[in-house]
Amino acid sequence: MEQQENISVPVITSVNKEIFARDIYPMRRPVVLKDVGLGACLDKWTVDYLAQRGGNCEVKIHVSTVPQMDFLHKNFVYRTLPFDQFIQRAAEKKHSDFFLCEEESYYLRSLGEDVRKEPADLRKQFPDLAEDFHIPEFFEPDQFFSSVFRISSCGLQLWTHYDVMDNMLAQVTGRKRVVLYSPQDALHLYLSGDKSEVLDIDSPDLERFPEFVKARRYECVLDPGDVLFIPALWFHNTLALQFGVGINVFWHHLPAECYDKKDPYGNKDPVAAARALQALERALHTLDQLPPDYRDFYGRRMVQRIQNRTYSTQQSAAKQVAKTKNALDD
Ligand SMILES: O=C(O)CCC(=O)C(=O)O
Repeated sequence: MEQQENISVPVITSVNKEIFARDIYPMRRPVVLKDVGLGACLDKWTVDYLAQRGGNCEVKIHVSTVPQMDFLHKNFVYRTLPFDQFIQRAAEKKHSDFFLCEEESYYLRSLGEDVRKEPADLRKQFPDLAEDFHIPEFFEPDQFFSSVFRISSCGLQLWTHYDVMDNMLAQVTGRKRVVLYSPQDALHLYLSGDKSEVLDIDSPDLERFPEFVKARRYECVLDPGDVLFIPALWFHNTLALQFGVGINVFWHHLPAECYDKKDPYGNKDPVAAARALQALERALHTLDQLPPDYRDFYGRRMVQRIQNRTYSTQQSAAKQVAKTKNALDD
C-alpha cells in the first residue's frame, strides 16, 4: 500500500511582528510559534477560575456519545448549558449530569451575540476572561475578524475542514494534536463543501477513499502557550489529547470586500470564488445539451484550460518550499 507522506510542522520560537510579516506570513504554510506571550491566561485558566470568571451565560455546545465528531452525518446534538456548568462537565471524563450518556464528549465553538450575523469576539461574550488573553499582534487591528473559544473534552476530534481567513490557533490549556493538509491536496480529500468525508484520518477506509494516501499529512502537537498559524484554505483536523481550552483568531488576509458579508464563521467562499463556482455550474448545465462523447471531449478541454489558467506550477511550488525552509533555518 502506498504510504501517506507525514511532515512535521516547523516550530519557531520568539517570533515578533516583524519576523512574522517578513519570513513566515508570505510563505502561506502552517508554523507553530512558541513563546509569543499569550498573557495571564496561561497561569490563571484553571477549571474553577474559568467557571467563576466566565459566568453563567448560556452557550450552545456540541454533544456526542463518541469522541470523533462527524458533521456530515451529524453524530452529535446541539445543547445549551450555562458556561460555568459546561466547563466543569467538559473537564470531567464521566458525568453524573448528562444529555446522552455518562461518557459523552463536549465541544464549544463560541458564537457571536446574533449567531447569524455577528462573528464571535471573546471581548464581547467573555469580557472578564478576554482580559487575560493577549492576541498575538501579527496583523493590523482593522484586519481582525473574530476570536473564538475552542473548548474540548479529552479525546474530542473535530472533522477536517478549511476556513477562508488566516487563523492563529492559540492553545491555552491542555495538549492538542493538529493534522493539516495543503490546499493543493484538496482533490485527495473527498470534499463535501468545506469538509472532508474522510473521518478517520489515522485509519482511513482506502477502498472508499483510495486517493487519500496521496494527501501529504502535516502534523504537530500544541502545548499550552503554543500558537499555530493556519493560513487560509489549509485543511485542519484537531484531536484534544487532554481537556483543553484554545482560542482561535481569524483575520482578513484579503481586502475586506472579497469576503462574504453574511459569514459570521469565516468559512464561506470568497465572493469571486462563489461566483466562479456558480458560473461553472451554469457551464456544466449548458454542456448537458450535448451527447456524452461531446461532453467528455469539451469537459476535458475545460479542465485543461482551468488548470493552465489557475494552477501554481510545480516549479513555483518547489521554489516556495525551498524559500520557507531557508527562512526557517536562518
Ligand atoms: O481547535 C479546534 O478544536 C478547532 C480549531 C479550528 O477549527 C480552527 O481554528 O479553525
